[in-house]
Amino acid sequence: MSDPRLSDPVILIASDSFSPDEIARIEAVAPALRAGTKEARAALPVDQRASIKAIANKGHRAIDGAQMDLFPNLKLIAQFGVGYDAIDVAAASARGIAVTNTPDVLNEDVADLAVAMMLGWARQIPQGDAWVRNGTWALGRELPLNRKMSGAKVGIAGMGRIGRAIADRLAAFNMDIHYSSRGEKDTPGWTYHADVVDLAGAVDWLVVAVVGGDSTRGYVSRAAIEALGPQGVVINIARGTCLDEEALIEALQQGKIAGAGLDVFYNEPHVDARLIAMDNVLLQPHQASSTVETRRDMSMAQCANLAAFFAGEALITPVN
Ligand code: 8YV
Repeated sequence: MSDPRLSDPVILIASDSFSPDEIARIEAVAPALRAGTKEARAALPVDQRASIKAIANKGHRAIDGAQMDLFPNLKLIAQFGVGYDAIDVAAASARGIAVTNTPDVLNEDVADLAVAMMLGWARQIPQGDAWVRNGTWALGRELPLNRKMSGAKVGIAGMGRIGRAIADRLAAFNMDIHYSSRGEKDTPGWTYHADVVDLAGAVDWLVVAVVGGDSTRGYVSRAAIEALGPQGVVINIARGTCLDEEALIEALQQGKIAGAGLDVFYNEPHVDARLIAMDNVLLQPHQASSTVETRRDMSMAQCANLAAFFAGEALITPVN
């Protein structure tokens, strides 16, 4: 193997979904090469793979131990995103590879989209827009009456940083706030439920804001969905895996609950055709953090971790 040169790529850009600005920011940290699929990575020459010390990742394709083993000198996987469920963190730790994420900077935008989906569903904003555009209103027909959101009972499943940002916003809508979490939190009088089925039974709106990954797979269970009842609406801005999507679809089809607002799904970007067919479901393309400002801040947070690593300094937002 030839000696490494200063210009040899030391960062692998492991996703095709980075924007040109995001790539430029990574390349400003250290020389980088792009291989957005596992096939492209496996096809890299052995020398090039040996020069890689850090992976800059984005998106939700799995990075498992076998992927890590392609890069014998890999020491860091820097994820663009708060969620790191796509990365096998246990496999990384076992290999002495650090993992970082980009928490906090996206809390406000994710919370904003959760509230927007609630209002969009309750006030029929997509339907109202279509009503105007397709001329139904001009024919003299009134949009069917909406449902009031302010003052209703809401359950937040997961009172972490994003759950808290959602609850703070909903408090301004005079909503009666209930939540579940690993433990009771210091809140301004909100009601804690240790069990998500109890939480769902106490409210009409259920917002899913738990962390993704194995620990929360199916957390919002069939029993929790059914406990919501016929007025119940489920909002999910977490991960598709955090709720039982099959049970949700069946409950919607059978009128056991009233509706759903979903930004995340089991098989993104391919959304179950049964969800697409239902007009009491508001759908979004996993875009809760997708504002210009927040995506810039997430990119900067990812690159700050990469820069700290190459400077030999402590990582800023380590996961393991
Ligand atoms: C992004 C996300 O979709 O932060 C997360 O965990 O799911 C989102 O903000 C993702 O990071 C970029 O694909």
